[in-house]
Amino acid sequence: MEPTSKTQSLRYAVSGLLAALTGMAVGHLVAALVNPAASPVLSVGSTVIDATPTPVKEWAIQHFGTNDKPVLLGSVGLVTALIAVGIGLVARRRPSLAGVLLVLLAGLAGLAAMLRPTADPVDILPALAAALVGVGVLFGLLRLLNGGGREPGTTAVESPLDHSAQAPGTPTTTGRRNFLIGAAGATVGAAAVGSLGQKLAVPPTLPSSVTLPAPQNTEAALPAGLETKIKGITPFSTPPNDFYRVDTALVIPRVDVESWKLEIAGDVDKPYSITFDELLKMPMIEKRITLNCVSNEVGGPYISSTLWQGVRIKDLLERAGVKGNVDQILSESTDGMTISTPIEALTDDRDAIIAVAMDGQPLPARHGFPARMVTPGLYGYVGATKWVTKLTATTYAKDTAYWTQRNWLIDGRVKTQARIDTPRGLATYQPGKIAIGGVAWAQGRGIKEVEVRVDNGPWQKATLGPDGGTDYWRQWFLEWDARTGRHDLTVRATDGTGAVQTQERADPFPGGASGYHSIVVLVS
Ligand SMILES: Nc1nc2c(c(=O)[nH]1)N[C@H]1C(S)=C(S)[C@@H](COP(=O)(O)O)O[C@H]1N2
Ligand SMILES: [Mo]
Repeated sequence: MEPTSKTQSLRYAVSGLLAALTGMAVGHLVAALVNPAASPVLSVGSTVIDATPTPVKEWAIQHFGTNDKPVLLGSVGLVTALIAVGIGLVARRRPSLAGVLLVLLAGLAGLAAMLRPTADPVDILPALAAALVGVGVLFGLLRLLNGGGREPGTTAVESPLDHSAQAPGTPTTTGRRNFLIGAAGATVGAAAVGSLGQKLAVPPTLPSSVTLPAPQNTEAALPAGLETKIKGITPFSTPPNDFYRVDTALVIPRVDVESWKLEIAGDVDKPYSITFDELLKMPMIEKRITLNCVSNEVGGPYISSTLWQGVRIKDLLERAGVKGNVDQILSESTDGMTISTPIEALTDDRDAIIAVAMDGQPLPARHGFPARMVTPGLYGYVGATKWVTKLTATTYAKDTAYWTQRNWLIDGRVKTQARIDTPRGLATYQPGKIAIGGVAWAQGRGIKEVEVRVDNGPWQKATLGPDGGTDYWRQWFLEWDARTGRHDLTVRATDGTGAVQTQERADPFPGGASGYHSIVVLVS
């Protein structure tokens, strides 16, 4: 029985797909050994992240939340798969052209890897390996498709390169079986190699090897939060595992503490760098700070609070002697991120720190191990550089950072906000006593008052939870006698200076969301 043209096309498509897949898998494994971020899929993904216009990025964060990365990688994979299928179809008539296209595809990934801000010459290796293996698998499968290997004695049409203009041969049953075996082998091989790469690329548990020195001060023990009596309210202190995570890194950077250095450079009298051991010997402070992301919508989840420990940035800068013209510190990280922080925020008495610990433990890798910045009162994108390695004293006129290049505001001061955690919006409750509760924050100013409004009623003063300091959020609650019906619940906060948060709605871009958080609940 002759294969229809359709099933034959399908086999070519599968060959292209498998060639690309095996190439990517081998590239992923090679990357795990040289630099995980240089993996073909990941370097293309990172390039897409950096090239994505801000509105699209905002849309993705709002719709996919922390799943934005899997969604992005999935899309990159899907587009690559479609191209690979196309290449496979081209191979039916023009095998050598298909080979060239496959090399070009791997070349794109190589280019992406080489153009990353932290690129190293070895970062080309994964793409090279992907090209070699991809082309090898493609021609191997084409050979099986054309019945190659069936008659070892014949040499006339051994290479698919030699009969590029020829219509494809009609495979015999053995030929078809050989192709199926080859295709299955490539699939299994790609899966095995890819998952091995994935396993090897997981960051080692380095943080456990660090012993923390005692801080100079000790913050008073945190009093029990309202979560002990109000179900559904956000805990007063966020467990590190629940701490929100926002960054552009597709692989969590693995930083070796032994070779890590923090460099202080730029417009300073005495530039210097210190090792992690030296940093740990400097005077340390501990401080409770709430960190939030500028991309957080009103009522959104990208905010967390913990006890941080670290070295005052003021002390580090004083040792270098910052010159008078400097208006910003440009920080850099191992993953090539750049962040601009206004110089006042790092030198005034708010105690911005290079943190080495959160919640009494060395920083987890995903939160910046071994060291990161934390600047009270500013959104993370202007003061919380993770995996930090360099502070450059400079000016906004001379240097621009990653988010500034994308038009986010230079001065990312946190806006006063309140959020209702319980009851849940759009959920249905029984009539009777219900606690309305949540958190409010105004880092740098503190929270003086929180008020709640039910429907169009009067603003009612909520009871505040314990005080964790002006740079820390405040829990609050209000008992409500819920009657049958549909109700609007709205909250607003007043900061320590007596200013009520603005009611004016603003999107996260370019300087943080504002407006009152409001939810609808059904009581029946
Ligand atoms: N190296 C690096 N640091 C970074 C970022 C990043 O993408 N890369 N994102 C910043 C942003 S936008 C925020 S909100 C905080 C989030 O810190 P977290 O993930 O520890 O909560 O990290 C900041 N530091
Ligand atoms: Mo952020």
